[in-house]
Amino acid sequence: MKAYNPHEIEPRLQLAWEEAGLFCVPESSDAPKKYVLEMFPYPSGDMHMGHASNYTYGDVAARYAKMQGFDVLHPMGWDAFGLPAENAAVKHHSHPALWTYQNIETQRKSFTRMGFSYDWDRKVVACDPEYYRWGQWIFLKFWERGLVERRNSPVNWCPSCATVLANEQVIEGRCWRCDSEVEKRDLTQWYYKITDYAQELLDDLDQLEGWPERVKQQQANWIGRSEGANVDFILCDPQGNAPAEPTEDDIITVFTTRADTLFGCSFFLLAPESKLVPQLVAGTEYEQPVMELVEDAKKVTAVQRAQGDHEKHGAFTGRYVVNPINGEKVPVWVADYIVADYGTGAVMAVPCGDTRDFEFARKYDLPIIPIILGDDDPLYPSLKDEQNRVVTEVDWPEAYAAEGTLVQSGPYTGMAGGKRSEGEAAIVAALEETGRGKRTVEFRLRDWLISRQRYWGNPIPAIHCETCGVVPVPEEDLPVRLPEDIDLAAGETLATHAGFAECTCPVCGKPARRETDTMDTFTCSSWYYMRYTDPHNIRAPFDPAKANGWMPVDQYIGGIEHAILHLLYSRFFTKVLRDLGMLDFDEPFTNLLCQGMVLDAHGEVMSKSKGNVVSPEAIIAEYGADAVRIYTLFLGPPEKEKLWNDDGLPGMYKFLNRLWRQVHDLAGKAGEETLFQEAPAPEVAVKAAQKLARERHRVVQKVSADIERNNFNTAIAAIMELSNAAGEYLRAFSPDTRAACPDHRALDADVAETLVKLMAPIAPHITDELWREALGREGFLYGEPWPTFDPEQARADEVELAVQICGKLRARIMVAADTPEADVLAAAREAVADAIEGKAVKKEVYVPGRLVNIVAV
Ligand code: ANZ
Ligand code: ZN
Repeated sequence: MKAYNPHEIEPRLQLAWEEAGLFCVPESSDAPKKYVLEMFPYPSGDMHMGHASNYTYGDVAARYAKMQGFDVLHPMGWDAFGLPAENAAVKHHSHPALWTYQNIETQRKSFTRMGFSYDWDRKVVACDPEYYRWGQWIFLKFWERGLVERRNSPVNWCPSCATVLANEQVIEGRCWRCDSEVEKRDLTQWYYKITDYAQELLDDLDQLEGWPERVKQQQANWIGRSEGANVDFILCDPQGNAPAEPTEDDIITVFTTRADTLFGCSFFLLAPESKLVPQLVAGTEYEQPVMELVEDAKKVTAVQRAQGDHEKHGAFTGRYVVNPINGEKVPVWVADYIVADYGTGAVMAVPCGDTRDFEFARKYDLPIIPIILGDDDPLYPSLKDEQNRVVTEVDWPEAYAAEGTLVQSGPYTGMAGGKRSEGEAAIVAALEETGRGKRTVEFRLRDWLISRQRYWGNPIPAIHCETCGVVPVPEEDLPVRLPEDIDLAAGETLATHAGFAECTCPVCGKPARRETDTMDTFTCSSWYYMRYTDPHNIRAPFDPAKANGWMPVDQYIGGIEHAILHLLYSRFFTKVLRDLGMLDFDEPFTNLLCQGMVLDAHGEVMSKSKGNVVSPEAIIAEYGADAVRIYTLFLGPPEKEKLWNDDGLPGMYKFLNRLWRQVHDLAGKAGEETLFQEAPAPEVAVKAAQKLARERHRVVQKVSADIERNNFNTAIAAIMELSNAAGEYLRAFSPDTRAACPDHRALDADVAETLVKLMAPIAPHITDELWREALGREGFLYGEPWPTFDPEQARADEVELAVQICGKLRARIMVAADTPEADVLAAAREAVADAIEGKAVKKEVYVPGRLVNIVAV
């Protein structure tokens, strides 16, 4: 037997797989399909352990599906546009494409060394014009459907990346990429109207049974549906008089989920960015303090405002509005906790019900009117019959936000209050009746800001013409190519590049200017998985028949950090392309596996700056790729965070060596290195053989079920148990004894084949080598049928039962699974004989497979 040498085996087999075109999936076949996909990486250079484990999960799933008889689509590509390439280009005074394509080559080699089963004929690289051309085409289709808009509004600006960001890319007030604090700027930008799909994106989460609950929850929260009402307040003139005949200009609308609290509104708030603010205070004594507040509010981030827990600031505008429910005049303030782009940017403040309003009222000494009380509130008895007394001097430690009964609320007094309560419904109905309010639904989700002021991205195919306005680039002129001669190091941009922007208007033919913003790279990653189904199409992004044939993706695998961003955008793209008639399904990813982070041994995130990145390459160089694969899989359940610790690697390497030797031994090819020691007593030997024969079925059943649930670590543990049983067996029977007996020969062959096949998706190199070299078979295990099992024999032959006395655990016993009840009870009594001695057994309960409970007194 030759020694296990991964460094010789692995490259040789990788080449053989490639030459055989093993992983190229046929265009058509009658086999059922499985589309296994891992999120395509950013070409950042070296592969790290997080990548390695993510792609290993996918590779096991893909290889397993293939052995189950599926046609498997398992592609890979690169999310190749983005800022790091630009930064690298500036640093090295070169071009982003150079850095990008070099890194792609490096990563591709790493993937090959890991033995991943990608169909490289289907590679998609986002910065290839053949690909980004279709991203532009999709943009034009979205535009035709009214899903593209260009508008001016306050947007998130990252000063360090020198570009705007989508809301989803601002994480706790900071840039998702570089962690700088994000500023607000008023800019004209391009948007995809994802809000048109807000309700469907929320509703269809219910279809996603194969998604982790926490991801669906995060998306639901992000979409943030609120049922409530718009309520119109009337603006008084500067003297404080309500207009006799209010016009549209006199109306300020608020969005509230708590119309039931309308009688408790004691002041009115505008967001600092509200266009109304400067108009209200112009030329008055309030102008200066209000405008100062507006200036200061720019420093309060959107997140701080949404959370509302920063120190609140406000300023009185000198103006009043009339509450439509009771005609009360309330003062209008500007407050820095009001968000400009939620609801209407104006709020009816109810300090007794809302914590933020409560704090604000306390700080600026504004009235707090109790209008909703719990029955046990000490104020309740004195207020429940009150109609007109405004209690401004409540001495509450905090706002009363819970549900309760309405008090001091005119005809609604005594009704239940709260979100979607009786009181709320009654008040909204009354407002609708008088035309002062309307039921509405608000979403927290905002339109997706897709324009970026960066070079290395997909150019937005639009043209600005002085006569015709903003017009689309005609389809036949796509792609709008990025110019290659750009000097980023010298500060050149698409906007300053000589030549790029110059064009003629496709409508009127006059000189015009090309749009110089590029698209958010998340637009590239929103449909790449569709392109894989038809990657070379030069007439369309993909042929609908091909996409519908392969999609939806059966198993998608990637990091939890994309829970909202990429996964939400992709769901949106899928729905729009469906509505364009190109897809016949609603959701792109049927099953989603979100892997937890791989942390270093001290629980720290691996990062270049910390210098704690563990590189798979170094470990491959020492132990081979199969050891890296099996070890990453063994670290723990994929969804959990995992601590990387090198200490376990030698153990895994040893296991592979043991497997190598066992399979050779079972095949009669171990020679001197047979595991046989000396024949034990015959009954011991027979037991070892019987156990192995049973284990073989049990383990196949368990490994199949485990891989299907992505429990790779327990699958490996089960294979190790089978290997242990094989070891005991091989130690008990000499190669000669086994060779002389047909029963042994059959068992040997079956177990050898089973071991090799079970391990094939996990450690594809060593198993292919064993398959060909030790077992003398041809071809590769990829596509060999997965081992079957006999459920009868797979049943555990012995089970452990808990023995309780009056519900308290006293002992554990092992019994054969098919032991009759009477014998089980006898065994149980015997196990606790001491404890029940002298007592009367009143009752015995037997729960098969779990416990026996003896009631003895
Ligand atoms: C009166 C009221 C009374 C409110 C009460 C709440 C409690 P969700 O559930 O998140 O949709 N609001 C509306 N627009 C706002 C804005 N642009 N900036 C800050 N706050 C805003 O929240 C809806 C509630 O948030 C609305 O209902 C409004 O305050 C506030 F006891 O109106 B409420
Ligand atoms: Zn024109």
